[in-house]
Amino acid sequence: MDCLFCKIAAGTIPVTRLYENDHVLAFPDISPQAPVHVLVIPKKHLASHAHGTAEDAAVYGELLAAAGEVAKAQGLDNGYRMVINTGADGGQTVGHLHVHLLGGRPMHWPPG
Ligand code: IU
Repeated sequence: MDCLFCKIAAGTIPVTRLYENDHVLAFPDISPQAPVHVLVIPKKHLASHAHGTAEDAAVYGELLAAAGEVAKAQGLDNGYRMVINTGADGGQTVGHLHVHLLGGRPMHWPPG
């Protein structure tokens, strides 16, 4: 297993587990870009959002639902942003699908 986020999901690399069920895990981003910056990952290895198939639709739903639960738990009542960087042009740097949950400050548009 040569995937950082698979190791985190398996518990080999310790993180603060903010939300977890059989399918997904949420933990704080190591380099936060906002007062709240949480990553939500599937436990199943998917290299990116582009690597899922129709069979993964339920996992995709789990990711969004988990992000919503974390947003509530973190008190992001004024709103938040979710981002899924995908591939080189999308700015993805870690090759395991992850949803960024960002909040605690106003966000801007367009993103960089
Ligand atoms: P990206 O969308 O692939 O660029 O996001 C990867 C994120 O993973 C990025 O925000 C990193 O700060 C974060 N991260 C982490 O939380 N822990 C790590 O050990 C590593 C990256 I490497």
